[in-house]
Amino acid sequence: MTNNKYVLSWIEEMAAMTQPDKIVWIDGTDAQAEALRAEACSTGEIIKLNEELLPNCYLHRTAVNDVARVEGRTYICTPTKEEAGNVNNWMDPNEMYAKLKKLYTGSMKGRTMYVIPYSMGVVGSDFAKYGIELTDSIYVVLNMLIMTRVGTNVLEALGDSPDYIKGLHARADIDEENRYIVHFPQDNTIMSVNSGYGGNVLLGKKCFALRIASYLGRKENWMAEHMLILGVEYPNGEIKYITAAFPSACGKTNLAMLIPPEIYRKKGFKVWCVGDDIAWLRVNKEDGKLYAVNPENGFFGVAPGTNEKSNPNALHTCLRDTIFTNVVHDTKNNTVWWEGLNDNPPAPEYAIDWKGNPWDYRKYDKKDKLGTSGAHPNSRFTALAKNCPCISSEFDSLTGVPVSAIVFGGRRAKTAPLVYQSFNWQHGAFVGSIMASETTAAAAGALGVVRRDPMAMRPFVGYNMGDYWKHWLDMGKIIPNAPLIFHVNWFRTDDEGNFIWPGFGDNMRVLEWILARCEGKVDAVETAIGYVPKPEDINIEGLDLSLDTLKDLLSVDTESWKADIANIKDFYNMVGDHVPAEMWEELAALEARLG
Ligand code: GTP
Ligand code: SPV
Ligand code: MN
Repeated sequence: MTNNKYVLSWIEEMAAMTQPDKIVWIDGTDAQAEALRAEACSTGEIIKLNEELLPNCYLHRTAVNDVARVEGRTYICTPTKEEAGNVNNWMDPNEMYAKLKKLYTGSMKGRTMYVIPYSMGVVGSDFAKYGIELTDSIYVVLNMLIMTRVGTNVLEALGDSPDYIKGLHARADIDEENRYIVHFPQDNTIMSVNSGYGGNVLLGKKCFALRIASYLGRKENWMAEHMLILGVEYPNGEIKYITAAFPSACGKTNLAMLIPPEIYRKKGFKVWCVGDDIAWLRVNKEDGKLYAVNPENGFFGVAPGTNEKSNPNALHTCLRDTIFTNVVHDTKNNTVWWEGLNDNPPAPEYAIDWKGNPWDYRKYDKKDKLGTSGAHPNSRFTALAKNCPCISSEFDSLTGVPVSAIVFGGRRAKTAPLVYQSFNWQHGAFVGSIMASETTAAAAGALGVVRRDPMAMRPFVGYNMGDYWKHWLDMGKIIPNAPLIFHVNWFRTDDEGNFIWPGFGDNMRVLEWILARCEGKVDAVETAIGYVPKPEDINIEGLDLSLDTLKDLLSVDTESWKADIANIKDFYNMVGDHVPAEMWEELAALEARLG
């Protein structure tokens, strides 16, 4: 399929180490994909679902010990520890290569090695970067065919160049103790072993499009961010674009596919989805604005909670050509189910849970989700972007879309108000750097613990966090018409722990204020943390929410902010001496303003 000597010699070397029985090149054709699906069905790796109800859809279950990203086993192996920084795990590259070599040696015996040439971004565009993933998993191949642009045209576009990202994935024994997700940014190399799950193994996604890409972006003056991209269309047809960075399982897919409330729809507002997880951002030379593309080709979305009311667009996207991972199998209809899909879980005699065991929905206990749910809380759908009813006409754009606003956000029960605007780019970068959120099931580990997650990139920065913040500050200086930077929190709770803000489609009401600020069309109140809306400027028409409650949602709780400052300082100290002086100055200024 290619004469590229760099590609061929690397594959030869990897094959000599892993010793597969055969090597199969993935060409991106339907015929080949169909044959692979049939093969995976015959071995039980995937289950074909009801063709009438869910055409071309499949179910897969991972090993019980392999259901989320494993941050503790994810490494950035730069030549020095300082380059990787204190937030990342690091090991000397030579030591790590040696360790991995042992794990990979002979790991593909009796198996097939698939060669997946793929592109992040539209093949041939200025934004595009190419990768080749070697894997012994058909499930990975089928997911990559959805999540990235795969095929021989990638090899043609690459030509004789050595400029591609090497990715080696072996399932090996799915052994937790020997699971490693490793990046060697200086070698454009990613190595993953002993996992078969999502972000650990679909190497184009978090490993390449965030960790390696963030490293490249710093060198090449662009940005790779954990951000959705959406367009808000006004009644006059004009479209303004927003990117938003929320930590894993904190609402990116939902916001990206938002359906505006009825009062907005009647006026003619629409929302278009460009991307739901990753944005690559570059300065446009002509108009000096920041432009965004979504380098992915599909969505790897959280299933639980997705329903006709919360996110109808996501639901409709995954009614065809979709792979479901770790959801409930309804064997009566040969369909799937998950918590929060509807109130009709399959009857116990027809329900198989994510572990592959019979499942009785009556035993479900909200307090022990992980132990009693039918679908794993981090169960996912892999679906094609082009099947999304609200996919933007700019999805395949070669240049991307101009960004008016960047929005940060997290899950905070108390501290952060519904929305606030930063004073300027530097302060906005600071707001990003102090982001915090309660942890979710998207990564292995304790749930619901507040941790600092700067720019929603804590697990995804491919170099020193302090240098990453410096890169944000530097980018601000080379974007003549920079977006404004905001922070939102959909997750404030009352004393009983219920969410106060209705969220989902109603988040449109906040987006409207954000864009009005970008256009200079609405006033705001200056507070210690930034500009907050005047309560009357957030449209609550048609909502069961009083103006007083809204005032509460917008209030800045000075005491809890003061309490947060100590935690931020500890975090900055942990990030270490690469934290830019500007960030410390912003922190001191915030502390002073809080009084
Ligand atoms: P990753 O794919 O892990 O990066 O996650 P994501 O950021 O795309 O999160 P997603 O949109 O899948 O949402 C995750 C969870 O947050 C789901 O359980 C949603 O129901 C919930 N959620 C999303 N938006 C809102 C909101 O506006 N309000 C509330 N209360 N919950 C929300
Ligand atoms: C995330 O955890 O942010 C995801 C899912 O988008 S994974 O691809 O597993 O990283
Ligand atoms: Mn994500």
